[in-house]
Amino acid sequence: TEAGPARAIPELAENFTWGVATSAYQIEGATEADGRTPSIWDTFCRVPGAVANAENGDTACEHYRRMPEDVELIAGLGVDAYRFSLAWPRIQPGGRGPANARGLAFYDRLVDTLLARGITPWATLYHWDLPQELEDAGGWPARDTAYRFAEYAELTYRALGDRVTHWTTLNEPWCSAMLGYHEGVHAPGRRDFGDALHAVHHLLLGHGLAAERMRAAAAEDARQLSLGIVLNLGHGSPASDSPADLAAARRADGLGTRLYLDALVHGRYPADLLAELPRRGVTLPVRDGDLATIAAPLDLLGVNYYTSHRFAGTDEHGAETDEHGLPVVRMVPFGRPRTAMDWEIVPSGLTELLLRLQREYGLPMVITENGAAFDDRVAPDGTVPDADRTAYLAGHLAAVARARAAGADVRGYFAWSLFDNFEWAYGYDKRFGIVRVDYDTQRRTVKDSGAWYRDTVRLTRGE
Ligand code: GBH
Repeated sequence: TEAGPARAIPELAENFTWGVATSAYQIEGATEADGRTPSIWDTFCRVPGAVANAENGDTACEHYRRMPEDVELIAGLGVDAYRFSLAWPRIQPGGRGPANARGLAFYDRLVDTLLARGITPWATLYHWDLPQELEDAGGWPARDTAYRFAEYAELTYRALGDRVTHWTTLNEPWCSAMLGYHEGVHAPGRRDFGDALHAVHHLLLGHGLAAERMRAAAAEDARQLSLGIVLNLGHGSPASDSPADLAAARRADGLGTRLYLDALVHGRYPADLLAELPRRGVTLPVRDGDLATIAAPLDLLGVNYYTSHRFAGTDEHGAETDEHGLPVVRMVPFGRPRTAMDWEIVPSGLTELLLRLQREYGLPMVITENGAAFDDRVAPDGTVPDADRTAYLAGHLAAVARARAAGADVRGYFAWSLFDNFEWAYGYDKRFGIVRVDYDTQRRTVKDSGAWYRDTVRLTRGE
């Protein structure tokens, strides 16, 4: 697929925020600077075999040190906004107690530098770097972590909320819970389905408690606050219209989407999911009032979109039940081209997803992440001719445009990612940046896709 030269996207011309996104542990480095304590990712990276090539975020993109020049780079892309995350173990070392002024000072400077360049900061409170001390005390499966998060959120919001008006609480609680506590492929590397479901509830509760406290703090000072949460979502479809495949798609949707959104928007967990959990030996640790807290009003839903899936309700041998005596859920590839992550490229799924979210949940939406890893080649002249990434971005922006034209209230798009960075369990091999990072020299080079994105933003705005 060829993207062609940049051109205006008329459907995205008005009331639309253009941005780039990163997260703290993936880019900052300086993990021991200014009183930061270890997070679960610092620990996990030291577990043999946990991360490709035994890599870690100790150095990453050295953003902590290079922040001013990185903000210049963002300004050069001509975007409206920059989405970054705040490192809990910098701001509140160990996850408890008063704010660490030296840790906060970095984000103070970042925010001021962005504002001075006319770039709107979009802060995410939690992008997976739980203070290790809190994991030692039980982590997200423990209810106390939700209260600790709310406290951290409030103290951070009080410190930065005079200048930062766009906030999201959690990035992708599904990943924190399922990859971290069930599959064990993300920090903290635990493998227990029950723990993961308890983590889901406490993540959502932490979100709700944080929202309450941030809103109250905003009201005290009559501050403007746009508050949201970021979920990783896709469009799930049945592989055929057989009852088994329809049931499989519905089950996948229950655990991937409705578990979060039904609670956040409607204040209830999905009945079909609640009914099957006991068969897997799990009950959600819900107390009176929790769901009302979780369903605190949201200004915005952040949607991270990478791919979509088709589901079948039979295994390769045609069987319809698996070891728990529960219906099978099997992914069936579309047979479309894939990225370097092996994720299928399905832009149409983004249109369908946004329209479905509009219909069923009705929140204003922003694409808080979308992008792709490819095996980039550096040309002899030093440029990075990543036509595949440009085509990926173009295809997905067209999908957003179609959704918007059909009535989805989508208010912005953030490319993931500004830089090549620490791609979690994959280490530095997988490059998602629209800007290349040479990890030997820390040199940044805008890739062809970055130049294309810059031109697209400019042309779309009519500049
Ligand atoms: C995001 O998570 C993260 O927020 C970000 O930090 C990260 O760098 C970025 O994406 C890129 O990975 O079933 O094999 O087709 C992504 C969460 C969840 C997206 C699983 C892809 C389907 C994989 N991912 N999902 S597959």
